[in-house]
Amino acid sequence: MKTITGTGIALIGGLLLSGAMACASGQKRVAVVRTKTMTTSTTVPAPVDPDPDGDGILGDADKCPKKAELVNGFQDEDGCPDVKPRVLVKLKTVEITEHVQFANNSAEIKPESASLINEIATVLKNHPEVQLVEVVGHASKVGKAKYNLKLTQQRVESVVAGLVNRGVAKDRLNPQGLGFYCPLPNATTEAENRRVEFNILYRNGKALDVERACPAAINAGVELSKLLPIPAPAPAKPAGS
Ligand SMILES: [Ca+2]
Ligand SMILES: [Ca+2]
Repeated sequence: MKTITGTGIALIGGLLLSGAMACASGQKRVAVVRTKTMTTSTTVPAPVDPDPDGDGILGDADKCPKKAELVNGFQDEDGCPDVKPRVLVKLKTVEITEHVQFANNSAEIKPESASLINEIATVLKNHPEVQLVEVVGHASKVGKAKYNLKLTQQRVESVVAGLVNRGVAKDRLNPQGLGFYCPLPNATTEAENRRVEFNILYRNGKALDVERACPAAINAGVELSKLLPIPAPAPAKPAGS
C-alpha cells in the first residue's frame, strides 16, 4: 500500500484547481460569444445622408455626390462643380462674360482680348446650327452721337474680321454698330455700356424673334444693315460621328 505524500496531495489539488479554472474559463467564453451575438442582432444601421455635399441634388441625379454643384447658370443640374466658360451659346445670344477691349477711340482690339476672340470663334465653329449672328456694338454716352455710331460700326467690323481670320464663315456674321443709343437698363457706370453683343438672328433654318435695335436707335435714324436670306440648316451629323 502506497502512502500519498504531501507533494502528491499538492499535485492532485493543483490538477483539480486547474480543472475548475478551465471550466470557469470555458463558461466565460460562452458568455462572451452570447453577448456579442445579442449586440449584433440589435445594432441599427446609421442613417444614410441623402445629400452628403449639401448641394440639394439627390440620388442618381447628383453625378458628384461628394462635391457640391457650383450654381452659376452653367450645367447646374449635374451636381458637379464647374467653371462657367467665357462664351456660352444661349437661346438667342452668344453670351460672353467679359468685354472685348479696344484701344481708346480706335477699332483696334487690344491684345488682352485675343484669347476671348479665339474662344468665341471656337464656340461658333462648334455650333453650326447658329447660322447668323449679329455682332452689335454699343458705346458709352461720351462724345458726339455720329462719331460713336461710326466707331461702334468700325469696332464690330474688327471683331467680325478677327472671327473670320480664325475660321468662322463670313456669312454667319453681321456687324451692326448702334452708337450710344441703347445703354444697358441696369448699368451703374458708363463703361458697362461700351460693349459688344452677339445676337443670334437665324438658327436651324429659322429666324429668331430678336430685337435688332432699341427704339431710341431707330428713332434716331440708325440704319440697320440688310440681312442675307436664311441659309438652309446644316445637315445633321450621321449617328456615331
Ligand atoms: Ca454649375
Ligand atoms: Ca454634388
